[in-house]
Amino acid sequence: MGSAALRCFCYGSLFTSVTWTLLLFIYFNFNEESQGFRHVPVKGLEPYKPFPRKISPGFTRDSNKGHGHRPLDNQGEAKADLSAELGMIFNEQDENVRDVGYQKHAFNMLISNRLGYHREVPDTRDSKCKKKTYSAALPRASIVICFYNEAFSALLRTVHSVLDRTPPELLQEILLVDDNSELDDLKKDLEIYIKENLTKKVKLVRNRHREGLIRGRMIGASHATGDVLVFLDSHCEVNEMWLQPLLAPIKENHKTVVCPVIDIISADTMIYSSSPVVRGGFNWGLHFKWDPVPVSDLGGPEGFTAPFRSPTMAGGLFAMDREYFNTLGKYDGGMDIWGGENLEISFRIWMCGGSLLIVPCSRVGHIFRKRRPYGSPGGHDTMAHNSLRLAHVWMDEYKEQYLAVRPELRNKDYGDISDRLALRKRLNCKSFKWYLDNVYPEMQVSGPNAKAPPVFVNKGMKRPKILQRGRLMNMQTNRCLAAQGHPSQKGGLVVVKECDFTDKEQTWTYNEEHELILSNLLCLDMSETRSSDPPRLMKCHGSGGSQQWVFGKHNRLYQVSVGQCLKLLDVTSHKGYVTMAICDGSPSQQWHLDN
Ligand code: UD2
Ligand code: MN
Repeated sequence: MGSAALRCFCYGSLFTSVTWTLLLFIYFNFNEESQGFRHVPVKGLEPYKPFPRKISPGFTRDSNKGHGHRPLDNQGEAKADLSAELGMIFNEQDENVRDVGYQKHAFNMLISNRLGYHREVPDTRDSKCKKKTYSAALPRASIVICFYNEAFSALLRTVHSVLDRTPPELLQEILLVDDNSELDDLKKDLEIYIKENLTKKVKLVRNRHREGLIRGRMIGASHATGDVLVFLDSHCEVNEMWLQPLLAPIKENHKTVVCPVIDIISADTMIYSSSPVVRGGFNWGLHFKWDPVPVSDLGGPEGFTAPFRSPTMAGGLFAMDREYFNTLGKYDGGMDIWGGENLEISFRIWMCGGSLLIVPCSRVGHIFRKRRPYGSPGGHDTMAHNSLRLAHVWMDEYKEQYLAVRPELRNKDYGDISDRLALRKRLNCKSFKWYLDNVYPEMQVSGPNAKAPPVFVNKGMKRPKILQRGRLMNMQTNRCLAAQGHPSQKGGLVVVKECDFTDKEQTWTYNEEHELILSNLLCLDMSETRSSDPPRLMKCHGSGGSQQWVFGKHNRLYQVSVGQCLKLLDVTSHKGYVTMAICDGSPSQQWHLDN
């Protein structure tokens, strides 16, 4: 029973996270206006813009000695390489930081640590946004950041980005809510860091039990004293002038709730890149999704820079008048750990007299991960529990749409919802039908059985430009890298074989995305694995990271997300196995792509 529930939760988590990533990814690839992955500056070939040398912490080959999380001193022989190869592994300790980081946080903690707590990020705002001015008399914000087992460096970068890019007169406080984390450095070390390095405006609240992000945020909000609450995830970086555009519409109407555009920080490379302007929707499985913004909502003299209506919010990043948060019923305290609260508050805002807007001139980066690295106590599927609650409180007869997608949940217990039903009555909220008709009319065309119309118009997918094509030769043996089995076999290994210049199956293509594609079929890939695992052939995903390879000095072939170089394992063995290893310029690590 328990293990089935755990499995269910894990699959659920995986599904949601993957859906998130996929949706964003699809949008980038199919939207002409997107400035997404295909435009992200890539390490290696060109100067690495997002991390200007002057603010990048330097590191030495003993980079992680002492406190693994502190920004490193600005010294060291590897400095010249830093901007190009920030993820490079120099020793076992680096390898450990990277592997443990992926396991505990599902992102590259080695790069996160090396970035330190301050960095510049590209200003992703539209040029019209940069010309806008805001009244000096704006409400003051309390920033609430709830975290559970967050990487120290990611948490501190979130906090410092707020301190660095927020006018002090608008910042009432930053409330860090520790949701009973287990990681050692989030205990005493964090307290010491706050005490010694941060302003008194940064306050730490500790939950004595794991509450989950929903009750965690309510606890944070109960300590807040500012006019407006701003919620952020614990792995964000706010951009230039992020707060003023959020506060202005709230000042105008305290029932307006606003979200910034969520830019993308790559989990593999920590590269910050711009997101397309999209709005929030959902499907009948009660999963959040991104939708294009109807053109009618983007008109007006301000064009693409004016706040526009969004049927739902993604959940993590939004600002709301504090009094209004309280009178509107905070969150549903019966919801656990993760999931569903974003749709619940979105429906509640619209149905009970407020409005939810996305503000294109406010940009905040968020690390998007491929999976959620934590579970829930007891392994419960909290997304299902929370969704059932919200369906029964807010969706009237439309809850049947959800139950049609998830019939196994029909008789599942979801706890007591009488308080929430009373709240709905007290606030005199409108029906879910009203919400669908007036806020999300697009939803009605796609019932559970109807085929959803394609949301994104494919205006011709841009294929990355090919830079080079040829055989990938190991220079020590003059033998060539090829598939161990057939090059179309997903998950297959690559090995070094005798070169055959007539064999198309030994042809590699190297493109501007820094992908290495064998025989025009699959990409050389180091998915979120331990850095000592060998690379495999996988479907090309186009989002960099695990499929990004850079030819560097000494003919090395460097893998960006692993921070290591491709190496022929045993020169004398005819098996020709390859592996990833610390880059040392040795002959077994030298590769040449010839035409
Ligand atoms: C998205 C939202 C997230 C939340 C979630 C649905 C964004 C960018 N993120 O998922 O904020 O709305 O959808 O519930 O819109 N945390 C705790 N205690 C826990 C679990 C998590 O404090 O038991 C913290 C966690 O450290 C993080 C935040 O809650 O700061 C959100 O968790 P997440 O980053 O795993 O959620 P995400 O971004 O996948
Ligand atoms: Mn998050």
